Amino acid sequence: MNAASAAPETLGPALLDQLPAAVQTPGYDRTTLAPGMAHLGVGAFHRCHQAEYTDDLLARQFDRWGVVGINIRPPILADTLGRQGGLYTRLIRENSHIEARIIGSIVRVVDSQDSAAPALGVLSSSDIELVTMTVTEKGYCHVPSSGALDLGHPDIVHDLANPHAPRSVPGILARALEMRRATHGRPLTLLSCDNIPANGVILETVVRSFAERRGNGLADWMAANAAFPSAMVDRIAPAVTQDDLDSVEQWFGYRDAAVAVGEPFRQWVIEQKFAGRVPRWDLVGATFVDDVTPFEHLKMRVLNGAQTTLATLGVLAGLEHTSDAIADPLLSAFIRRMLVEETLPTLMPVPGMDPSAYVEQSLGRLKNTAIRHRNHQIATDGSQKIVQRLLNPIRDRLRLGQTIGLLSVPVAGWMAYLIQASDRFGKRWPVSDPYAGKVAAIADATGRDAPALASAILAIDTIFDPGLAANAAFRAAVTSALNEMLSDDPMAAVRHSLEQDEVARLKRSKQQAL
Ligand code: CS2
Repeated sequence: MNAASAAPETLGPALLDQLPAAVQTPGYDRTTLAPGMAHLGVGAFHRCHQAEYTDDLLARQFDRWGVVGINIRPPILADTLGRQGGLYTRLIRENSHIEARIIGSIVRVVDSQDSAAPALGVLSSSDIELVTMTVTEKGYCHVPSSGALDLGHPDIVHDLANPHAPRSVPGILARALEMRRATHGRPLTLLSCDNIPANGVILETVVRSFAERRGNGLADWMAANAAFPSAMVDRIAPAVTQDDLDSVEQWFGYRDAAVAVGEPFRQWVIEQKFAGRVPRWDLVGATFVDDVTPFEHLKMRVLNGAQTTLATLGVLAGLEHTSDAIADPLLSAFIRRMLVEETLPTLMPVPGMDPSAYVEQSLGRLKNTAIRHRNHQIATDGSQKIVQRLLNPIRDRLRLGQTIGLLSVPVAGWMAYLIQASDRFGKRWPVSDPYAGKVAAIADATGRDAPALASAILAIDTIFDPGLAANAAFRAAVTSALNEMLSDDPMAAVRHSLEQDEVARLKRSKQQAL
């Protein structure tokens, strides 16, 4: 590389042998890597997680497992990864520590934002034996409270009427399976890597519901030729910023428009339920298990529950990132107490893991100041996240007659976050959530009347199942926290819930002592 030139060169295959020694490069001959799997939704998370595991595996046991990256939604991949021959820099950052590595597992990228045809071409090809995906919670077009396909979803309505030109993930996958059945008939494993509970079951449900409505035997073919394992995926990898791109240029002297930044921790637990050959990710740190549920609950309720709580309460407290929120003494005390007292007892035993140690490890991860995870990013699509992160543990506790005073606070936080984005509340911040319009309409019609607001929002039964919404203790806790969050001192809700919890704790220990 010509370090003296004014315009630094852009990362690409030609630059691989000229990079500074601090930047690791793929440990295998990439020119001989053939595609064997596809990934839908090539965002920061995929680049920091599945693509890195695959890169590790290729270096350890080379095989035909190149990834074809497909986007059916923005951004356009051709402008970034496409120009760079699929290469990008993966930075691992922890406070002042930085580790840079070029990931080579993505061999080709395909933009299919305007039409599903390019995506279908890849997904129906006989070379592709596995499809992984990170299409976000709302990409599944399911009803969050039940997991069923949302037949009222505009993209599903469109796709059922136009099955050959689908727009939705379920519609595209069903069509790809139909094409595979009509051509070579080879099986396919469809592996969801999104953060939704029982993601394989949800994926299978939405694709099967779609296939059943095609009424051409596709659903039966799928039952024998497609597998939908569930998986728990974990690594904090926030949206990449211009700062990250500039840093790579400044530190290493080349330009990379597809940098990905993550924390050191990573985990991948995959249900052993495959339709054919799959990459041996278990050789490089992933775990293949019979049941991912205990791992999934642990991760979603502890790490993700903490993130969502810190995100909405953090915004209400005027804090920018997770690391800022957890540095706040009140929020930090709250989050530990909530996880230890209310969340931990809802977890089932997790093979090989100690849940208390996991809580401490998770809190440590959230303190990483080099990971600039914006509270607004985590609060995005909160309606799709709170069921698995907060409402399910609340439901489990209520079933056993246990307290839910702490876990109810972030539920009110989610409400307050969307309410204050409405016109009537002065549009305090821009939000992005499929239910933002609905909550804003409620807020505009209701004004600052916490009981009425909470009541109307709890009546959204696609998020709050009616049994939970009717629970008096839950309603009271959410309403009282919401009332304070909409005041001039939103953190009063956090303080008071801790005080009340302390009083209840003292009472319990006195009773036990008697
Ligand atoms: C975050 C997750 O934005 C969010 O919803 O909570 O992306 C989180 O960082 C990952 O699940 C960590 O594995």
